[in-house]
Amino acid sequence: MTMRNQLEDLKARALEEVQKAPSAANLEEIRVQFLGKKGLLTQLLRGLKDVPEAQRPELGNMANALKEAFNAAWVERVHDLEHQELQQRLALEWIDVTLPGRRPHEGGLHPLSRALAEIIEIFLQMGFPSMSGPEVETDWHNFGALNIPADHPAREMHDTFYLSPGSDGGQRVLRTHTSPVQIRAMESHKPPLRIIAPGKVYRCDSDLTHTPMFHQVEGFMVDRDCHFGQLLGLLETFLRRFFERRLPVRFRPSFFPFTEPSTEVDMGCLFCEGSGCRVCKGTGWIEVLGAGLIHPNVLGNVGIDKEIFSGFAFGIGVERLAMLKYGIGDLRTLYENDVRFLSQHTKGKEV
Ligand code: 2U9
Repeated sequence: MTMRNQLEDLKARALEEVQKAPSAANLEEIRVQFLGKKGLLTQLLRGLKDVPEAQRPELGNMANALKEAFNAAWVERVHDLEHQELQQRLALEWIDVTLPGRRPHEGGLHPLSRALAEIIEIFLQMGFPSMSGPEVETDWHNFGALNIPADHPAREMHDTFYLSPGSDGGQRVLRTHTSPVQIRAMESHKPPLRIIAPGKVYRCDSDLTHTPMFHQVEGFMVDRDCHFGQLLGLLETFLRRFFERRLPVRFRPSFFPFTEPSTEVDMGCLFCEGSGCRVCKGTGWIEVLGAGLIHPNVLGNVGIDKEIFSGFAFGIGVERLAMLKYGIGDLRTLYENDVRFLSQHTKGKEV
């Protein structure tokens, strides 16, 4: 075969290979195979020296034309392959931009934490900072100092969890109320004094309306001229702020060993506004807290001169207030941690 025919043949083969190349990597191999330093064209042109000189320019032109045609076909094939690849990706990787976005799951405050935070904020605004104390208490701080001696029937009302004695041999209990925090405050600070004591308390009791652990916010104030009228005004203001309404509030005489006189506080039923319903058992009133003037024996127990100082104190059950405010019917739902219940009560409520 003449060199002319061989060049034509090589050109035809090279262009066909480029046309058929399945990928960019493959195209690169074809370039090396035909036009590389040791490629087929170089090998063929080695034979030029044996061709009569008169034919060489024409053969040289043919070789250049081959290179040009190869390069043009090669670039075109690269573009074709890129286009094909893009079409494949577009077909596979499409997204529906009209789909609604997926919201991240947002957490929120548990209704009890929210109620606690609201109660604490209201009292802080009225000048009562909060203090905390131990949940494992001495018998003295939980009972004795609060005018509840060992044989007092009020001890039975408190369903106490008794613990093994401490290193000093003294009886230890899980606190049944947060009152010991206030005893400790009076032991370490001189009056005038006012604080609230929010926290967990424990009573050995479990049924539909009682859990062995629950939350209280107790509060007290001791000053030279503390009187019952201030206490009543404070509690009425608190309830109206917490429930965000001008509620009717009434006070009924009661008894607690640590306060004298003592009162229980009712508010007008939120659900029937006084006409009587299931929540208020037809009375139009709901009992929400207890309070009184601090018993002189309690002041004496912490070394405060009852001739100079007087004090008032109050106690709030947080679960009860949270259930009333957020319309929760069953106490146990507060502790089951069912996410459906929790998200119902935390959506849109900032952490
Ligand atoms: C000191 C002196 C007196 C705190 C008080 C109540 C009345 C009361 C209940 C409310 C709902 C307990 O959680 S509950 O069941 N509490 O009725 N608590 S007076 O009196 C004190 C506290 C501290 C030094």
